[in-house]
Amino acid sequence: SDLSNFIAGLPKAELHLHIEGTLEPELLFKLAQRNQIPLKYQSVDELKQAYRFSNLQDFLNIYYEGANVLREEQDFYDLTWAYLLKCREQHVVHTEIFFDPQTHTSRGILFATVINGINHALQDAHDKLGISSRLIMCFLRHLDEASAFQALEQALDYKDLIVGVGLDSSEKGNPPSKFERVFAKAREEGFLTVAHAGEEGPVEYVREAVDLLKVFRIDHGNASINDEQLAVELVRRQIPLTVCPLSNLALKVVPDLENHPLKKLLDRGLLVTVNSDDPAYFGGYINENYLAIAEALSLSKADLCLLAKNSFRGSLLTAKEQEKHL
Ligand code: ES4
Ligand code: ZN
Repeated sequence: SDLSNFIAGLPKAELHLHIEGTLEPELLFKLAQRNQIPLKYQSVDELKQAYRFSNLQDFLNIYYEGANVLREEQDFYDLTWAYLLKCREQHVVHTEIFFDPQTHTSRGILFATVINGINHALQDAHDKLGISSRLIMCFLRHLDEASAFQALEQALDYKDLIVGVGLDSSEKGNPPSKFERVFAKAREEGFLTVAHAGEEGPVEYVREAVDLLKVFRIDHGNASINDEQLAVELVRRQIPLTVCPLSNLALKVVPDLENHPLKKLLDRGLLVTVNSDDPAYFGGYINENYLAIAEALSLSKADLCLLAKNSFRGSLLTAKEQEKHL
């Protein structure tokens, strides 16, 4: 259609993407075979049937199970390269990628195996596809502070490859305050900070992410609409929100996209961006996210241009690098 062609033609940056969430069922099966890992599912179709979620935790259980097939450096390379080919297809020219080291180190996979595989694919994408990228390491918030400190310690050897740290996994009951000291240490070491907040959790967690973790961006941030004073501050400081429409729909954060707060947030002047989160699990990459939210909220082409421009303004690219895309 006209709208999907328009969206496809916009150069975009992606700012909220879990690399483990790009593991397509076909690659999952291929890696399970390659690594001799038994699966609970007989076929790709049977696996896809399991991708029906009632909430975030439902999804996380399946997502961590899927990550189990990733063992060798080559597996992390193949995973990342497949995503980068999608970026080329969808006109994503810059991507800021999350990875979850604790998901892998807890299974005996070396931190080096994970980061080297991902990084080699990012290097190749820069050289062969002209796609720029940054890497952000997320702490799993359902694990304890000591485990997060351990992950941070391991990241110190890779400061040249990791620009920032984030916070993901089960939000409810795991507030940003739980990781205040880890994030303070990360900032001391020169890492930027981001955090998932206000996805399933309350707006108070968004406030904590800003005040205690000193985040550069809020991942999701849907709940921000519930606190007038916070919204004003996010507008004034132009703290970006990395919104993920199809994720919110799949995890029932919103009942339907017609009730998604994106347009209200955008019209209030927040620096809103559209992202795909875990595209292999939520039924769409970035263009499908733009199209779904555009149709549900009757977004104009001007709105869509603003969202694409915001993706660069909210990125970690320097002002000069951003200019080339704006
Ligand atoms: C995630 Cl959608 C979402 N929320 C929180 N943590 C995550 N990790 C991967 N996807
Ligand atoms: Zn996420």
